[in-house]
Formats: sequence, structure tokens, C-alpha cells
Amino acid sequence: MRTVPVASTVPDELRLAHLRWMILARVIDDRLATLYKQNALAGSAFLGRGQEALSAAGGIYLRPGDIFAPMIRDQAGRLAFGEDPLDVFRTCLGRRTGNTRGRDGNVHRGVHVGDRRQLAFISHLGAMVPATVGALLGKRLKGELRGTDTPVGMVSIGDGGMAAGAAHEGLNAAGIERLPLVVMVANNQLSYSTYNDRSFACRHLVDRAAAYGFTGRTCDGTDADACLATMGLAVAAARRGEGPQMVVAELLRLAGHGEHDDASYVTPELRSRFGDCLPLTERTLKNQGVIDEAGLAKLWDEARQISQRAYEQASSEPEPDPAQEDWCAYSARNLRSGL
Ligand SMILES: Cc1ncc(C[n+]2csc(CCOP(=O)(O)OP(=O)(O)O)c2C)c(N)n1
Repeated sequence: MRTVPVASTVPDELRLAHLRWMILARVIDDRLATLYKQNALAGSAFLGRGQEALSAAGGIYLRPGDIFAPMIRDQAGRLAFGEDPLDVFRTCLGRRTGNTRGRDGNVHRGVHVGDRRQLAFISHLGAMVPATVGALLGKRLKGELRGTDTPVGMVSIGDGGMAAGAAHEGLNAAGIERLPLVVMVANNQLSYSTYNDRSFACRHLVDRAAAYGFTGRTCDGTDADACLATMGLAVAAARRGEGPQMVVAELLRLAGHGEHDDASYVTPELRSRFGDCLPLTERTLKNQGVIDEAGLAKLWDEARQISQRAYEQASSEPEPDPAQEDWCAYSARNLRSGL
């Protein structure tokens, strides 16, 4: 297990861009929580509150040509990798203009525009690991993974997901194939309401990295600089061809599993161990003179405007008409059209 010095070597410009994604994700998540209470969403709302520092630090290092497989708490990472907030509201409001044409109501949307591949989320825990490994193997077969600055695949997973059989198979294969895979593990201490001591018996989840042939790193998931520094090292190593990487961040989800869950199983003792990454980051950047009060207010204002514009536009768009939609699987559509 390797740990990383927390002292930031990350440029201030990147720290500010990171904060911007964290704030926008928080604003969008808060809006979704409100809409859920108003019974205005097509499904439940699954929030990344408290996990934005890690998530944005993953997405911010990705570039076109990479593959990102976000988890349900990765609004920040999705935005940092280029997801349009309009896609979020179109999906969550069940509009036919959304990526799944109104069939999904929350987190199962993906993006495949040109070189930008954000895999559609599969709910079955662990399944996104082999899906990302398969996508990377496809890239290798096409000759896209040569050299020392290759595309990478990043998969986000929770402590509960790490206990799933599919995750094990994917990690094992990635290690054997030495793929440029970055596994970003958000250990938010809970798998739904199950505490860590009933999810795994190793001392720390990162201890598994060596067993799979990965390089392992840990960080404090509430510390934005630590997340940026650690994810930056992991992505850079994967791009250089140093094989698969695992980052395990310690944090707490500051919401229920979904907005239908009041998280009453979280003990005061557990709550007291973790702060909220967003105000912590704001305070650090302010104390270091990287941003001032007015700059922060501007970031929040811009985020609220972006979120409101996207919400209003999506609200004005039609819901699907079941009698009109060509709701068939991708392959079936190809068969029918003869392509
Ligand atoms: C194979 C499988 N088993 C059970 C579930 C039900 N389930 C959905 S989320 C969840 C907990 C996930 O915990 P974790 O991976 O730690 O992520 P978190 O929700 O804490 O962010 C469970 C058990 C599932 N989706 N897939």
C-alpha cells in the first residue's frame, strides 16, 4: 500500500476548476433532492453529497478517448468529464430528449458522443468493472493503447461494490492484462446500511490492490488536494503503461442511499469522523488566498444559473408517448433497419 503526501503540488487553476465542478454537482444534486420531495422526478434521486472531492478529481483528469464508468454518486465526475447538465434533467424528469429517451429516471444514462465515452451505469454492483475492462480490451485490439500516453479507463465503485463477484473477475482480468485501468473506490463506510466490518475482512480495502497486481493508493476523500494529487498520480501512471491502479478514498456519504432513505442507521460517532468536503475545500482555498468571498459567491451563482437553465429547458420538453416510441434494443433496431 502506498500513500501520498497531502501537500498539494496541484496548480491553483486546477484546484479552482475542481471546486467549480464540486459546486455545480452539489447545486444539481440539491435541486434533484427538492424535485424528489415534490414528486416531480421520474425515479428516486441518488446523491453524491460528501463525495464530490473524489468524484471531480477522477473526472477532471480524463480526456476525450478515455472511458469513464461512473457510479451513482458521481455527478461531479460526470460533469468534469463533460456531461451536459441538460442531460441530467432530461433523464431525471423522464423526457424523451434524454439519453435513454425517457426510459430511465436517474443514474443509468451514458454518453457516447464522438470520442467521449461515459458508459451507461449498470445497477448490479461490480458489473461496471468488467464492462470497463472489456472496453479497454477493445481499445487494445484496435491498437489504441500503445505508447506511454495512452487512453485510460476509469471505473468508480463503492465499498459494497468491491464485495461483488463481478468486481473480482474484472479486477483479476485487468491485473493479468496490465490494462490502463484506474479503479476509484469511494469507501463511504456503508454499503447501503451495512457497515465496513460486515463488507470486508482485510485491514484496508487498498490491501487488495497488490493481490490483483494493481498499484494501490489511499487518500482522505474529504480533502480536495489529497484527492487531486492521488487521482492525478494514478491516472498518469496508467497512461504511462504502468498497469492498473487503485485509489481508495475514505469518506462518508452525507445523504441516504437515495432520497427515499433517511440514513437513520448512521451513528453520531460515524458522522463525527468525517467532514463535508465542499466547505472544507472552500475554507482551504480561501485561507491560502486562492479565492476570496466574492469569487466563491460567483461560482455558486453561476452554478445555480446553469442548473436552473438546464431544468427549465428540460421541463419544457415532451415526455415520451409510449404509442409512438421505437423503444427497442440497439441490436434489434439494427436488425429491423437492416444495418
Ligand atoms: C449485485 C447487487 N446486489 C445488491 C444490490 C442492491 N444494492 C444497491 S446499492 C447497494 C449498496 C452499495 O454500496 P456501495 O457499493 O458501498 O455504494 P454506496 O451506495 O455506498 O455509494 C446495494 C446492496 C445491487 N444493486 N446489486
